[in-house]
Amino acid sequence: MSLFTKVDELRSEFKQALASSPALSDLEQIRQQYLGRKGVLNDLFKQIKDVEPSRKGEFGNLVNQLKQEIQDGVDTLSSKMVKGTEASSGLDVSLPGVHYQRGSLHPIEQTMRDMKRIFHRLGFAVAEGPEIETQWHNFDALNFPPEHPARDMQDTFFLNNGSVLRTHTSPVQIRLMLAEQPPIRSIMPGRVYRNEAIDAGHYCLFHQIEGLYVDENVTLGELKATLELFCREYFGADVKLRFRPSFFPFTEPSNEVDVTCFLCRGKGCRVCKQTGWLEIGGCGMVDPNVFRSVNYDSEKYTGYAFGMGVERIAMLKYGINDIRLFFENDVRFLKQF
Ligand code: 2NL
Repeated sequence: MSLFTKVDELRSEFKQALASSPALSDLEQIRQQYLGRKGVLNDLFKQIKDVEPSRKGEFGNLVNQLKQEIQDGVDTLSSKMVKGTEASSGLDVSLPGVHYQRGSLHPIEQTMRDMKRIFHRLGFAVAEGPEIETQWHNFDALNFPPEHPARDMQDTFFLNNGSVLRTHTSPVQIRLMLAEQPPIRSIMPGRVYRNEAIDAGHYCLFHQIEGLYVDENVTLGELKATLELFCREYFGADVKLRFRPSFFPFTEPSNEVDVTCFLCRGKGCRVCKQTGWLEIGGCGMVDPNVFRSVNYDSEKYTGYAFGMGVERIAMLKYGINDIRLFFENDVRFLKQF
C-alpha cells in the first residue's frame, strides 16, 4: 500500500471512530492515538523519508491537512459533548463557585489550646472538674478562713442549696489530690465565676489555667523555671520573669508573676503603663494546710501551684482592651482571629 493510500485510509478510520459516538474519555484516547507523541500521524511524518523525492512536499502537505482535520474533529465533538452535558443537567460550568464562609476558633479557645500544648510538652496532664462546687472544695480545703472576704456574696455566686459557682479552678486540684497520690503534675483549664461589677477589665465569667506539681523535694526554683519556659515559649524567647511577693490563702510563700513587656521590650509603653512589666498570674508553694485537707503527708511532700487568667493572657497577646468583647460574640470581633 502506498503511503498516499495510507493517509486516505487513516482519514476514513478516524471518521468512523468519531461516528461511533465515543464517550469524552474515549475521545481523548482517540486524540492520543492519532496526535499523541507516539501516535499514528507522527509515524507518518517519520516515513516521509521513504517517499520519492519529487513528491515529498505533496505528501507532507497531505499529512498536515489530515492532522488539522483530526484536531478540528476532536475539538468540535468534545465541545458539543460538554455543552450537551451542561444543557441536560442544567449545569453551567462557567458560573463562579459557591463561597462557603468558614468559622474559626474563639480566641479564648485558641489561647487555651496554645497554652495547653506548651504545658503538655513540659509534662503536665490535663484535669477537669465541675463548675458547681461545694464550699468545702472551693474554699475550706484551700485554707480560706471562715470569714475570708472572697466568700462574700459580693464576690461569689451562691446557689440556693449552698453550693457555689467555682471562683477558681483550684477545687479541681483538691479533687485530683483526694483521688490520687503524688507525684502529680497537672494543669486545670476551665471556666470560673465571680460576682463582680462588670467593666473593661472584669466580667462575671472568665477562664483560668492553674497548674499543680506535687512530689518529694519540689522547689520554688523549679516553679520559676517552669513558668519561665512557658513564658519564653508563649510570649517570645527574650522575655524575662519577675516574682513579686504576694498573698494567697493556699500558698506560702506566694508571688505575683510579671513578664517583661513584649510590646516595648521593657522600655515602657501604654500597655505596661510605663513600667516595662506585665502581670500574667500568681503562684507559690502549696500551703501545708492544703496538703492536710487532702490527707497528704505535709512533712514528706512539697508542691508548687500557679494560676493564670486566660482572658488576660489573650488581651495582652492580641492587644485587646476590653474583656467583654470575648463574651459578646460580635462576628466583626471574632472574624479577626
Ligand atoms: C492567679 C493566682 C493561683 C494557685 C492559683 C493553687 C491550687 C492549689 C493549691 C495551691 Cl490546690 N495553689 N492555685 C496558686 C497560686 C496562685 O492563681 O492570679 N490566678 C489568676
